[in-house]
Amino acid sequence: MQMTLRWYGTGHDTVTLKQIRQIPGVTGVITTLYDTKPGEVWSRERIRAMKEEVESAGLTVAGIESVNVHDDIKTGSGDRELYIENYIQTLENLGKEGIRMVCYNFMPVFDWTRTELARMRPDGSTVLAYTQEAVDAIVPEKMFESIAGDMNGSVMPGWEPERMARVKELFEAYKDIDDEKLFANLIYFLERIMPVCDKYDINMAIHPDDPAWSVFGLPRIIINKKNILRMMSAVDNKHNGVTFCTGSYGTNLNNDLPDMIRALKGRIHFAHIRNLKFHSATNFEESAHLSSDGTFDMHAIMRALYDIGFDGPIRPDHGRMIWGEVAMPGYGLYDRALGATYLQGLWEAIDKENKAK
Ligand code: DNO
Repeated sequence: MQMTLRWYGTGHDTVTLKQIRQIPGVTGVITTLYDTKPGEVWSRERIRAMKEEVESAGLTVAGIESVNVHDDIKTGSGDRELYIENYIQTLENLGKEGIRMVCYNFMPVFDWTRTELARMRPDGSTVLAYTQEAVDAIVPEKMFESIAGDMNGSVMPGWEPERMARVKELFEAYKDIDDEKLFANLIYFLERIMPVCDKYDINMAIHPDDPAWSVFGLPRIIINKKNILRMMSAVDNKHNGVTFCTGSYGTNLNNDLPDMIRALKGRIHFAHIRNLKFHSATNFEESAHLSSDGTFDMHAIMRALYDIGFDGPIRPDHGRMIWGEVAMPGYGLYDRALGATYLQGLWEAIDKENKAK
């Protein structure tokens, strides 16, 4: 595995490449062209400039998170063909620049959903949190307003103000889309992009829906083992793979994370590792990465990744806000750095034990 950190790019991130370079064991970043819109073609020049910036800081671009998919592709309407062509062109340009992993999602309207961005914990740290009661009590159009005040001045992925201004219109676009239609549109998209992925050896890594159930009545498909395996066999190409995000699949306590990892051997191209602490099945918060602070057995998760021979990029996921840091919720430097070292500690122990056998 290659330990990485997500980085939104100069001008978009409070964390610098210089700081990332100083986290022990972190050799790469997962980045994006944050100011591009879904459906836009990423030029080779901009990709190259981004790569050069990262490389001159002594790091590598380990992959992209995300190249976002236009809603017309997800709904299978409007200008779908044009946007798929553009997506292929972006993949072509990324491939030519040697970038081999692309994370994306197929969530309608909202990307991930949390109901609090700064829940205070007993130690004074703040974390992202979710309660179903809060979602049930709010109309979707108010969702953005309810959390906007806690964004620390950042623009959060999937929660861009211009997108939120169109929430009503977006809901309208999805009104006839159920899980099956969304699934069919995903398969159509994948079949179209696989040739360019084969050509450049680009691993597509779909991010799960977060939380792993329907919110606001919208369809959700990338939520459990059965659905992902269905997607893998519908487009049975190794470049059709997943981002294994423990914090997203883990929102549903019925998902057995180590078992899912083992079932996805060879198809996990990227891993997001974080822990959640549950107060009830639908009330959880994003704890520190340590097993002792949350509900998941992080050792068993890392062990499963080790056992399947996972060798892709991995990153600590959302961190707590600690030590007075002001950053995009979940994406500060300090707690993610702690997460990166903890995960590497687990990995080292597993590796040494394994080799000593
Ligand atoms: C949240 C992230 C997601 C993820 C996208 C992938 O912090 O894990 O926004 O990047 O869903 O496209």
